[in-house]
Amino acid sequence: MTKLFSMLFAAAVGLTVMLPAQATEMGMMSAAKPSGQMAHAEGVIKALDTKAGTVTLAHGPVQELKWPPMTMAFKLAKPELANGLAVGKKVQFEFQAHGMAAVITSIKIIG
Ligand SMILES: [Cu+2]
Repeated sequence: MTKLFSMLFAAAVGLTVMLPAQATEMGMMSAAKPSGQMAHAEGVIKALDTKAGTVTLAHGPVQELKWPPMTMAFKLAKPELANGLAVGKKVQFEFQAHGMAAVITSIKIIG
């Protein structure tokens, strides 16, 4: 009887120890990740694909995301954003980053 009691006691202690850990894990899982981070940069248009709705930019550093300068493709949030854009134009733009994928929400020619 004593042996059984101590086994139950040990099991109960084990459960008590496990529960807070599980609660913490669940809390972390329910914490919503941001859907995207807004950032802005300047760059030069290297390629433009109005059908695909993408623009390839050689952009400068992006402080908000700690991105180094690089050349990459951005998706345009709306087809109208491509209006007036042309290869070789210098632009200032705002975009929403999802990891390494980025969607331009506004863009204007500055040179
Ligand atoms: Cu980039």
